Amino acid sequence: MRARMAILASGQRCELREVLLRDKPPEFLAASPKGTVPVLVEVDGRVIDESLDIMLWALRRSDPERWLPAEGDETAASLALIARCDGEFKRHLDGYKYPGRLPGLDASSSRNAGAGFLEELDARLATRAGLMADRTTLADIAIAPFVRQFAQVDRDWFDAQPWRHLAGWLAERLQSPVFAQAMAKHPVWRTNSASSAMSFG
Ligand SMILES: N[C@@H](CCC(=O)N[C@@H](CS)C(=O)NCC(=O)O)C(=O)O
Repeated sequence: MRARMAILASGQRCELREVLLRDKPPEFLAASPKGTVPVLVEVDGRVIDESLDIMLWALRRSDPERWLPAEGDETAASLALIARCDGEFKRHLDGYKYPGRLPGLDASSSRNAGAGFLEELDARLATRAGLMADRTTLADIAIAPFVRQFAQVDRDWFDAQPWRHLAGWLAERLQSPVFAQAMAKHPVWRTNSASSAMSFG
């Protein structure tokens, strides 16, 4: 979702091939044998198969919304926050979403551990509109989809937490046109099904 949002914001035009994770097409695995989405194949055949790298690829080409951090220090701090989200917070999210699937992780301890990170985000948002600056930047776009997933596991519980700033930030992110556009459903692409290849961005 975050890779799609960056591609949309940057205005890059891509052919979008929606794949089913339970039925991965051979072309997809040939491009990136690790088999995780998203995967971007450039015109020259170069493959980028990490969502954050796809975001950076798109925004470095064109960044009309100024999502890329302005200075070197802010870039390092943004990437560090995103790395914590993709690492520790994602593990807690998985433990909360899929209790029992990860050894030694139950839903309630995963939720508590994840809540620590969300509290921190809420404190950041108390003093500015975005996680890194007083506007939306890369970190907001990269992290919001995971906060959304965490909130969705038990909406009543999430809504009962005293995270006013985080809740407002999340609602705003989810209402943004680029989010709605990124969430749009696309037909599943299959080998030789040229008709389901769509222009995106
Ligand atoms: N760090 C990777 C994680 C990608 C990832 O784990 N994607 C999941 C879907 S959200 C996936 O493709 N899982 C493979 C599978 O379920 O077979 C990225 O952000 O690009």
